[in-house]
Amino acid sequence: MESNKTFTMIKPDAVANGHIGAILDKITKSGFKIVALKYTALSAQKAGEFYAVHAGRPFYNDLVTFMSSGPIVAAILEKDNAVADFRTLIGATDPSKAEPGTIRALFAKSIDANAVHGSDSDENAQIEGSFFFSAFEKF
Ligand code: IDP
Ligand code: MG
Repeated sequence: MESNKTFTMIKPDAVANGHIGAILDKITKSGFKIVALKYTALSAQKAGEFYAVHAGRPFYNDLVTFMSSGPIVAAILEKDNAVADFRTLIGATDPSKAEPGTIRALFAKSIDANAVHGSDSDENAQIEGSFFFSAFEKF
């Protein structure tokens, strides 16, 4: 299992608010290399599949509706200790609890519309990256 890759999405709120460039700039300046990058959108069905691990949680339906509400940016990122370092860079799920200077503290408005996704394990980074990208789209 690779420990130097993670997967991220810039969520519909951050895309709609014009933060794609600023967030990618912060990611690359923090030492992550972009291995794959795509501007796309999730249907409700695809969003439900991506977040299947949360099916049954009270926020699941709202999460699926939100994540399919507009375009997103998906990316695979490479860095030593990628998963943990990226979780540090994005901050807590609830932006009001995120450390100052983190991506969620800077760009997120609420616990559901929280600007970015970051994988929580090497295994999920691999699964989530493969959800969006084929071998021909990773460099
Ligand atoms: P994470 O994105 O920080 O890993 P998870 O617990 O995996 O957080 O939850 C996935 C996503 O579901 C969150 O990023 C957020 O968009 C949404 N979410 C999580 N908890 C809540 C909640 O309590 N209310 C509303 N939305 C939530
Ligand atoms: Mg998570």
